[in-house]
Amino acid sequence: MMNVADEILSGLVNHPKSLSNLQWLHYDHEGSLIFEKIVLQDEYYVARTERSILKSNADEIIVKTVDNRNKRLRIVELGAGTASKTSILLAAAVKHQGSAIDYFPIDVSSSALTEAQSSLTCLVPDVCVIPQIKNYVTDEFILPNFDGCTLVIYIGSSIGNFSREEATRILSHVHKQLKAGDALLLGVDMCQDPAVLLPAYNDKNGVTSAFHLNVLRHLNREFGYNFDLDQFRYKVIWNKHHSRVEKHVESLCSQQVKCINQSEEHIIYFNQGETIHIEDSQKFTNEQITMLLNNAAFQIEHIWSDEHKWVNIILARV
Ligand code: AVI
Repeated sequence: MMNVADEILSGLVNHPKSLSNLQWLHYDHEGSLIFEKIVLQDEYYVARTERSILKSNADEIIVKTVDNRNKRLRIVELGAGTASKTSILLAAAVKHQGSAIDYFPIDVSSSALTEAQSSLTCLVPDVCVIPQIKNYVTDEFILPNFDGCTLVIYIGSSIGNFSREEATRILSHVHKQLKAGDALLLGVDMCQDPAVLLPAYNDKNGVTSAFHLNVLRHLNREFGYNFDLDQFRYKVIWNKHHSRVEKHVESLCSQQVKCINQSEEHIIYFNQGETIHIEDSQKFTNEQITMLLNNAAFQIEHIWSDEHKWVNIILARV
């Protein structure tokens, strides 16, 4: 198996250049802070819409999850970040259970988890936060045994940042950690008009652009590259065939970028206009999401949506 540095290098020397399978490179400390700003942008409807679905339906989501089985509930979250939306569900779960609840947020960013922990302590004091600093994409997570019902939350449409194979692998791993009666709550962004999608990934304040260009800064700092960020710009494309928003960084001139990897020097050549495909945001149809969940051995039990049917929050059972 290739190590991360080699994977990055191979993605950059290939034609076309792509790092879209390494989307976690976006979430260094700086990138995590920028992402917190993305979710506040007017154009980025995804977070806002999901939050309002959760607010309107949190009690029902918890009741359906526990399914009147009189069981204790624990909540696990993949890519939890600062857990700002999850606090809505945690408050509903504490109310329903009438006692403290264990919450296991998993994320690569330790600063985001620290913030999650301190804000939850104020917002929902009856939650016992047990954070795991982990890259759930590259490292498998193991849950301690539990006698009650486990709900794994995977919201924010993060599943859309993976290829179909990767997405199936991630969901199958979640499935392996669960037992009969446990559930997955998946938030997904649905297929819609590119006139809504494209501004969502190209806000007028340039926050999304900064988020993607920050990957180059991350590569410079951690992996020995010397990208000049002024010589690249962000570019967004709607790929209708694959039903995904593609994010690229484009070279503004013909140039060479150096990388020192294990004391060996490598040169990456860019033509003017050549791009690095840096991230995908897949937008799903009902059929695609059903197939993805079924391939990972989950069955859809209930779907909550907004008035435009932009975002779906799906309760799927093992
Ligand atoms: C985390 N993920 C679901 C975001 C998305 O919508 O694909 C990442 C993002 N990239 C640019 N803007 C938001």
